[in-house]
Amino acid sequence: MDIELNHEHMDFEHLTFEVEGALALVTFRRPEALNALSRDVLFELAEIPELVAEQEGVQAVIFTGEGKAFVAGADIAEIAGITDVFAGREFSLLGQDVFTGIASMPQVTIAAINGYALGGGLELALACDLRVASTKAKLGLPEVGLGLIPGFGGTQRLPRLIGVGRALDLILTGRHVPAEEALALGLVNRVDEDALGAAKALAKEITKNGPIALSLAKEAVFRGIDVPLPEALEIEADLFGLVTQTGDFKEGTKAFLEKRKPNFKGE
Ligand code: CO8
Repeated sequence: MDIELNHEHMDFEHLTFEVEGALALVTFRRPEALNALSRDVLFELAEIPELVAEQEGVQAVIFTGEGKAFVAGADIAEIAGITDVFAGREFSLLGQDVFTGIASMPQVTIAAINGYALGGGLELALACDLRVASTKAKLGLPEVGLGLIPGFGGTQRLPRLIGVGRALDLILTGRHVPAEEALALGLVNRVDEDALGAAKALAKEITKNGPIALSLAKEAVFRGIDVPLPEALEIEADLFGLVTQTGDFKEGTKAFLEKRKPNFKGE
């Protein structure tokens, strides 16, 4: 794309937000608690979709963690203090809202799972479009072992991604799944020794494509998945009509016919 390269670096208390050209990187930095999601971390994370929207030209966002964990779940010390039903429901809704905000981002989102992705950590990865795991990563929903159930979208996004039977295996055992098994289950898209490096390479491969086509393709998949097929096909046709009105479509097809690389402008 023909855009000026962005450079941005912002330190929050528990995470950093960096922008380099078309890529934004969010790094959880609370390694002393294996990047557990306290309320404060969730509030910081909630700011990311708008921050990204303010950065012109960002097309992909990678989430990763410092240290040996991606995110080891919701903060168990905080959860342990929940005593009434409304507070429990409210905490679940808070995490769900933050993750839905991430799932609704028009940019491509990738979880670079550098280590443990457990409970709320796996639920965050499930709210991303794609998941790249390190060979050392361990993934799971261990909530039942704490006498809990997943509460940040895991009971819903996991079966949608890998099917009900496989999801119930993970949810009911609470076991930690190694990266290679996660790949075989369809829980992650790639496994690499260097999860972040592989996620960046994947982002690069994706963002050479038409930017508007990328966000409309995502929209077609996610809007279509929850409605009956005839309605879902209508959604696809509507978005297909829309994408044919873009300069990127004209440029992409023209470049093909002229046997050259396209120069997409996101218009
Ligand atoms: N919350 C708070 N602190 C944590 C968490 C966590 N999820 N995970 C690790 N820590 C802390 C440890 O307490 C420890 O602190 P300290 O050094 O002060 O004792 C530090 O991080 C390092 O952890 P360990 O010493 O345990 O490291 P190990 O390498 O021995 O073990 C494990 C790593 C296996 C990842 C282990 O830490 C573990 O099992 N962590 C908990 C994983 C888990 O159960 N996650 C699910 C949490 S529940 C959840 O996410 C629910 C989401 C929906 C909530 C809805 C609310 C209603």
